[in-house]
Amino acid sequence: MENQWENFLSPYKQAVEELKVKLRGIRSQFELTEVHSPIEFVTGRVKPIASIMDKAKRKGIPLNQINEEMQDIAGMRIMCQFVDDIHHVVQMLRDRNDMEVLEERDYIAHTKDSGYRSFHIVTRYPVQGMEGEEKILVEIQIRTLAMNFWATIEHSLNYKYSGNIPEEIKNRLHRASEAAYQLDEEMSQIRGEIQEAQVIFSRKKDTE
Ligand code: 0O2
Ligand code: 0O2
Repeated sequence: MENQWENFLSPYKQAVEELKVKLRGIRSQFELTEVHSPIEFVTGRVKPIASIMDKAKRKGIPLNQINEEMQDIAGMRIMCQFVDDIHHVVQMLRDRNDMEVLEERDYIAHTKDSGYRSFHIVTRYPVQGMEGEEKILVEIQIRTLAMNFWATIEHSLNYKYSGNIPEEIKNRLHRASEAAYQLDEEMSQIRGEIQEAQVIFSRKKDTE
């Protein structure tokens, strides 16, 4: 059983590792220029087996269909400084020829009831394995640092309260989500200033 899971998850692990290298590579390339990188940092994970089983049960997905029905077994996250960067990153992903974008979910234009904001993309990504090519689903979440801060906190509270966050804390989370939105707006307004400062700072670092 253990071995079966390992075999099943192996291409997912490979995809996450490859995409970390590829997406971080884009950031490194921008760092060689004076052009602002739309990517701040990248993380990735393969969903733990227990979470896969929980989600399959919750959504009524038979285990032999999770490869097609569960879109986030391989999950990447791209964090950006500004909301506009998200749209730049989304366009870069659409233009890539090493993956096919299957679905887009815009929880920035359509904030979730919880207050959650992020842009989600589901892609089909080919992995070259022992028995040739296998195309697997990878979910990519693109968000600002403020959206990520909110989602990380809300995710841990959800975990703590097993999905039943008390009403008062829910209200505070809504207010915090609104505050994160305002923070993104304010930062967008002074984006030019921030970027100039960052170019000066990285030049200073280079000469040290
Ligand atoms: P650097 O030099 O710090 O940029 P791995 O794939 O093993 O490198 P792992 O164990 O999967 O990394 O960790 P994870 O959680 O995916 O984090 C990957 C990268 O995101 C790491 O950078 C972290 O430093 C960076 N990271 C995580 N949280 C934050 C954050 O809040 N702000 C910033 N700016 N970065 C964060 P690198 O590329 O490994 O190395
Ligand atoms: P993990 O690994 O714990 O993050 P569903 O999967 O049923 O929730 P759907 O439509 O299949 O919904 O996918 P969706 O909503 O595009 O993406 C689900 C993932 O988005 C979640 O993964 C979270 O990572 C993130 N997400 C969605 N809504 C919220 C929210 O209200 N708060 C937070 N913090 N994150 C959210 P999982 O399954 O939780 O896995």
